[in-house]
Amino acid sequence: MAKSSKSSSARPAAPKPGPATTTARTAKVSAAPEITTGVGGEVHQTASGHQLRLTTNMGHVIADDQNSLKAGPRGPTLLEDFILREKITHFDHERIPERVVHARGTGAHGFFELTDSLADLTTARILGEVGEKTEVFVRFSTVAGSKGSMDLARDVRGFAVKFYTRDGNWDLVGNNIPVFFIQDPIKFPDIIHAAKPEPDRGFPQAQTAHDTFWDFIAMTPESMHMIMWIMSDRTLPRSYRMIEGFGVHTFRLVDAQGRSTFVKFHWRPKLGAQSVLWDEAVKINGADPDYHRRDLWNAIDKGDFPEWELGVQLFDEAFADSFDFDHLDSTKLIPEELVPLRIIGRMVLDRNIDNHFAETEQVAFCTANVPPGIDFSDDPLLHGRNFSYHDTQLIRLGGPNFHQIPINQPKGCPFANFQRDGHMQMTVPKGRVAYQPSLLDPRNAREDPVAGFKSFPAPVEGTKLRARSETFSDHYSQARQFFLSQTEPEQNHIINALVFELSKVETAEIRERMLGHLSNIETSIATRVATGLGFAGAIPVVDAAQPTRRDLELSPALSILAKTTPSLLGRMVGCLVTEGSDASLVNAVRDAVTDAGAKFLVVAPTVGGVTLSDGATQAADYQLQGGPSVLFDAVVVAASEEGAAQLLKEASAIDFVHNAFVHLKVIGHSRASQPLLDKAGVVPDAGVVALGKGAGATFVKTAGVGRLWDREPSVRTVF
Ligand code: HDD
Repeated sequence: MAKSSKSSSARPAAPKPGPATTTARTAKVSAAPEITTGVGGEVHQTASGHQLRLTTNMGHVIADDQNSLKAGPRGPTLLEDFILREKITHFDHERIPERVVHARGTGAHGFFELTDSLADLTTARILGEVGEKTEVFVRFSTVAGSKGSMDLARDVRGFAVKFYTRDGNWDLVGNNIPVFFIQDPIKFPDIIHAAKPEPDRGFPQAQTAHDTFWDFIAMTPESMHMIMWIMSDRTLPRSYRMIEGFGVHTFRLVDAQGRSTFVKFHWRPKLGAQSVLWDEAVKINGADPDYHRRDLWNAIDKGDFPEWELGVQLFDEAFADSFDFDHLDSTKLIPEELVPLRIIGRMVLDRNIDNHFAETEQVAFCTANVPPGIDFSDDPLLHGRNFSYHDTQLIRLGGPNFHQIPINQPKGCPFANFQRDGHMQMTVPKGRVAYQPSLLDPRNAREDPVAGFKSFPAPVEGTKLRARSETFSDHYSQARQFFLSQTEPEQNHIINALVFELSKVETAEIRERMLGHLSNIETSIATRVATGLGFAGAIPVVDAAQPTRRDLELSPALSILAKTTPSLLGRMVGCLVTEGSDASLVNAVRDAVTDAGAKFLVVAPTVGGVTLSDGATQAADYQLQGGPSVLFDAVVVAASEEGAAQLLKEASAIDFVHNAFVHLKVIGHSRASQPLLDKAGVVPDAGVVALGKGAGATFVKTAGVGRLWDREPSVRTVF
């Protein structure tokens, strides 16, 4: 017989599954809890303290949030249950479209402070008043991957800054690379479709190493400069705290007299730019796909606030006219050796978000958001972007009122106009007049011809046509300049990245055409990549019609390594310990590493930690299998004799040491750990240091230098 609700009601009352509702409402609260949510629930006095009442969205206090309303304990669920319906309906609608590019991002709050005034060049107060602090929100992102993709994809990083200035929001929507793939926005959907998962199969995710991407590139000579950058270590950052940022386009600064100066914006990280190796990136993605967002969150949480300098390159029409390249072409940069950076301010990220969706997901950037005193150049890509960003928010955030979402509202100044209605109007505009001019409401918002935004009156004339300027046509000279300005290890990485990516391309014709482009950049790049691909044929000639490539002055500022100042500041040191590890060694290294401004993190066979040689308990930050050496910048292997013997049977311990070695990291070790080092294939060199007396100072001195680049040719093939 089917169990009817009637028959079940004859049984003893069934216990309610899950915690009783009342538990949540009367939970013992030791002190008045901080009521931080945005829900409008009432605070209710209980015997043990204050408790926020759980309510529906309409404010009805909920008595039972564990059980839906049924006809009898086993009976059908009743449609009447408005509490269930509201909760499920809201859940069903929780997702919004992810960004078509830059879907995976992480955000943080902070401030910008001007240190050098540009008041003589611009009316924008944020760039004129020294000492002025302006609230900012920054969103870092990868480009190609979906929201759930891994952080260490080989990809450009977005570096979007929203300044809540007193003159309105200013969005500097940049990348960690100063040039772009294309010159005309009409190509943007094509390059993105080519890079994204192939539409018939839906993969690969967050990767450019596939046929469609390289097919598009092989047919697009204007992308060659960007290709050199994206195949470089720039696309494998060690941390968001360690990336440079670039506004890419030429913008204008406009002064009170209406005079204009061209400007390019650059962010410089205080910790220096740093990258990881490709093999390391692949392994970090497995060990911690959230490596970058966790790193940023943890640093801010612990008070290690990341900081960047804002630099500007300023130039006038005369320089623009004399420059070999068109300053309106986003595939070109102006070398710092030609127009040096002037540092004008600093940005500090000092507050983590409260809610990922409300802030990082809903933040809406647009290159067109500029305060009076900043204006656009005629870079066609910028003009396309000025349209695209606002447009995309309409579908992503659901309508024209997305500027009312708290993260998008101007905070530095009020806003007032007669735009009305639309989906999700959150304000209640008052009065009968929703227009101007008006005699009925003369005190309402009106234009201000003095303080208001005025476009720079650039003279414009021309025949209407679809064409690309001749001044945009040299696609190889700056690509060559970039490659030749890199240090040897950096050049090797570009070659190996090209070999890796093109080896994933199944169509031989695409691979070969790419060799032709590489040869136009620099012959040795093409021959080295051809060797790596095992290609013995003749390298095809492509785009012979292009203007002859030129040899430009090298620009050391384009290299990360050439600018690196060795330091442990902001880095992470992982120390592998076992039962009986030498307490004096561990403590000495911890103290020295911490004094040097790095984090000292302990990896142990169990997360419960170990007992050191002096009997003290050493807590662990990571269990060995969850704390591989790829997570750290340098490592210490501090095993005791017995511990080392046990770790010889532990694959993750051998990997820990082996990977630290092949990722060119400094390895400090106890003498007792030597058998583990031997088993892991560690060959003694300047970066492998036995730690004894003065362990802390020895380790910090060696690790402060960074990676052992000389080791690289002995651990992997450099084509
Ligand atoms: Fe873009 C997002 C950076 C060219 C169209 N872009 C987006 C973001 C960054 C950039 C950092 C993420 C913003 C965020 O965190 O919300 N984009 C760039 C740079 C470019 C560039 C530095 C070249 C100099 N973008 C570009 C072009 C177009 C777009 C040429 C279209 C014509 N970009 C978009 C977009 C996105 C976007 C589709 C997706 C989500 C969004 O705007 O808000 O509109």
